Amino acid sequence: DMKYHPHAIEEKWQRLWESEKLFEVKEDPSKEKFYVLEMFPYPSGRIHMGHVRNYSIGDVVARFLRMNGYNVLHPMGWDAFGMPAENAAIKAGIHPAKWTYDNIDYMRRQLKRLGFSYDWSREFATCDPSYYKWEQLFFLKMYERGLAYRKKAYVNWCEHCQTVLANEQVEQGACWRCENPVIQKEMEQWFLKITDYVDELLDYTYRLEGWPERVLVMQRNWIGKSHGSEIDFPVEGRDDLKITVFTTRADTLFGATFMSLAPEHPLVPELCKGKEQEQRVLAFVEEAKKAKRSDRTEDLLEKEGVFTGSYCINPVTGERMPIFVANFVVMEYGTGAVMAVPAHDQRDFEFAKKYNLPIKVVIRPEDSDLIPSAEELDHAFEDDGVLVNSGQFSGLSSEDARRAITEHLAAQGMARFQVQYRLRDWGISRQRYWGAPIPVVYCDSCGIVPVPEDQLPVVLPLDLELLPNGGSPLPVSESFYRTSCPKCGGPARRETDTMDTFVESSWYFIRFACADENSQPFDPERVRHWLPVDQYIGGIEHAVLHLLYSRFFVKALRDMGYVDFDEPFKRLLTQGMVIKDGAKMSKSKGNVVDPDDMIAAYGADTVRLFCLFASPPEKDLEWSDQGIDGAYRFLGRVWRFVAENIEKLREVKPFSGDISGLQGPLAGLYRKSHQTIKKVTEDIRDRYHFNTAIAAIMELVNLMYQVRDRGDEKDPAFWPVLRHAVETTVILLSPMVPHITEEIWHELGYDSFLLNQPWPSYDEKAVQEDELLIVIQVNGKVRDRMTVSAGTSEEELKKMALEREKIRQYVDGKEIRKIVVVPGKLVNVVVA
Ligand code: ANZ
Repeated sequence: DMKYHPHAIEEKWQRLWESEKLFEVKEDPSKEKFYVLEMFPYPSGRIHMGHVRNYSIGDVVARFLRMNGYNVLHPMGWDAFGMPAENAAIKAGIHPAKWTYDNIDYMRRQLKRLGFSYDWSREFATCDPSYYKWEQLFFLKMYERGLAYRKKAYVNWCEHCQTVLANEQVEQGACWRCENPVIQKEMEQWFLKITDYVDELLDYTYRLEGWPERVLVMQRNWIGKSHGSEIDFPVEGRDDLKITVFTTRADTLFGATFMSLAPEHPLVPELCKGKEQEQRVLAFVEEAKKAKRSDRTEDLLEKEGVFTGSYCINPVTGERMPIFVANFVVMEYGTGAVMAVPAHDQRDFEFAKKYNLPIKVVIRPEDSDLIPSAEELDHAFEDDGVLVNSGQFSGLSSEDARRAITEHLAAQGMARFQVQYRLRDWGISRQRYWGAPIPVVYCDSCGIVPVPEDQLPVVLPLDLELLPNGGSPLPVSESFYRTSCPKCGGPARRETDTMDTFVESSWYFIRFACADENSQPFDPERVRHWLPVDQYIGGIEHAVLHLLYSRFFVKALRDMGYVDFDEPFKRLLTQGMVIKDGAKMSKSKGNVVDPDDMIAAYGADTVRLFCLFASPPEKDLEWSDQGIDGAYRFLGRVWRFVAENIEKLREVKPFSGDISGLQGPLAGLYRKSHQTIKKVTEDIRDRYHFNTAIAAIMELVNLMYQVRDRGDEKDPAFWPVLRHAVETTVILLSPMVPHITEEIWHELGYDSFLLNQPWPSYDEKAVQEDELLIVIQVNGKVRDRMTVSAGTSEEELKKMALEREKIRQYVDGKEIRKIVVVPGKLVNVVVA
């Protein structure tokens, strides 16, 4: 058929690939292994274009490497616990489990319809007890080692619904269901001690060579290592009290004119007790505690504070500093207390202006002797500089002064050098139903008791329904929580919180090595064979949490003896978003293009090709109707070329001789084929720039048509060279558009799958461009240009230049003094 009909072709090959188990892979010591992984999806209901792009990229890498002789592991599964399943349950009355598994069935079909080369025999969903059983085991092992522990922390709480809310369920400070204000309530929760690994996590960000620098920088900022000092401030009139601050700017101590405490700071009640301000302070504290935690830490709030009525003493100036409670100071960082230096910290500056507090300049810029007066300042001078108004320390640089001032106070026991991290331990307790149960029980006599390993998994009961207020049924389901203590046999209560779903995604990539292992979490041999992941591909939105948690988890598993590698992902590719009309595709924007519609209209190959062609992977991909149309037409052009010439093509073998035996356009086409092999190989292998690879193949196809239409069909090399070009096109395109290429490949008479075809190599000699552009000058002025073949001798060049029409106009009738030749570049004819 002259016309390209993608659907029948695609479905046919998908069936055959599946029945032949083409994508299943076993450990094979005779080949080098390569593990390609795309971030597994949440089964939200349907595949979206972001997935299609992500998985098309991964599929090209997987197929390309397989054709290059690697034994490629390319698995897929489902990140299947989480909130949306609960929301669907509340909205539509479908059980989260049914909703999830139905979605998985639908989305699996969609992925298969796109022709991705996944080894589906390794598929799993994280909500399956056979998966989370091992997660519960890891939790117990972490608990044994003190890596999992319990402490109080704040959660969003709706007093009206009597339930904990996820961050997504808090809308402008109010409950999403009843719209009553949400408060912060302290509850006992489980934490994983990621901070034990903070230095290793940080160090390796300088060693992960295959990661994008910007992701590494984001992780470093998230870890947030600061070198600074702790300084103690005596409280006026209270020998028993002192306030300790953490500061990175001990050099500014002489300019500290007041003190700011976090609302939760334990000294606040003591400091305002019996003062006229007491009620106002306590009310302020209550109000501040209500504010969403992220708003406070991310500096989104209007800076506000209230005076406690107490003072502390600046240890170097002896001056009194009023002590405030301020909403922008958080208890979780440093000591929860900040020495305020309004001349050199912008937040303190704004606060001082608002509450009329003294501003004292103690740092001047390095390059200026002028010391600005406090009145002149319209914002804080935050840079390092030279100390002024700082007693014996005046004249020191900021850096020297930080050391000198800290050492000076340290000698009196009032300061110490301190390293501080922004990274906090990972709170994993979720008061949600649709998650993996945390395997502990609480016994009145024995306290916290881990569930014995041989009683795992603690199965999440599926015969429960969410409460009408959206809350988890586990805490009110006796059949679940009522149990007996594994230690003393007395009555006990199960933990009813479930784990953060980020726990499941922190180790799934290891499980793919041995998804069928039932007696232990990992088969050490297979894990050693496949891990770490050689190439991980996913969205930049996971730059911090998922990727940091996974790195931590691997290190913890290593130290518990489960794995023997240090880092999960050797190389990371973060692809850009898919956008339409300049905005991220989203339901709320109404600019969603559904992959199913596109497959129905154009076929999977076209959709894949468009996603790969429209921009390099790390950039955003702008959706365009012309673009997808263009991709379709290109495939149609490839199809038609073969369809029109199939009889002739079948009669010959692809040309494989030396390029020197070819002439004119045939030599040109053969050279172009080899150049295209080189370019496509390098673009995919070295840069993952599929767009430029595809553009090169398009050029080759254009030349194929030209040669067929204008070449010399009587030349015996004519069809062999064309066949070589067609085969080259088909093989090079196959990782991107595997169906149409498979069809053509078989039409050409082959009966093995393209995926088992070795990737072509190019002939270095055939790649050489043998045509050169030579400039011709007369008396140093450019008068003409000509193309010559690379081997042309100097004598020939001179002769050819003189024969050119344009040159004769300038030279005829004149005396030629000399002819200068710059090989490969230029001929200059000098005339009198
Ligand atoms: C005095 C000072 C003077 C500061 C100055 C800065 C500039 P990083 O680099 O992130 O570690 N800080 C300390 N604990 C805080 C808390 N719990 N909540 C809010 N802010 C806090 O930042 C360290 C600086 O952040 C510290 O240095 C402190 O302000 C503030 F000209 O101390 B600085």
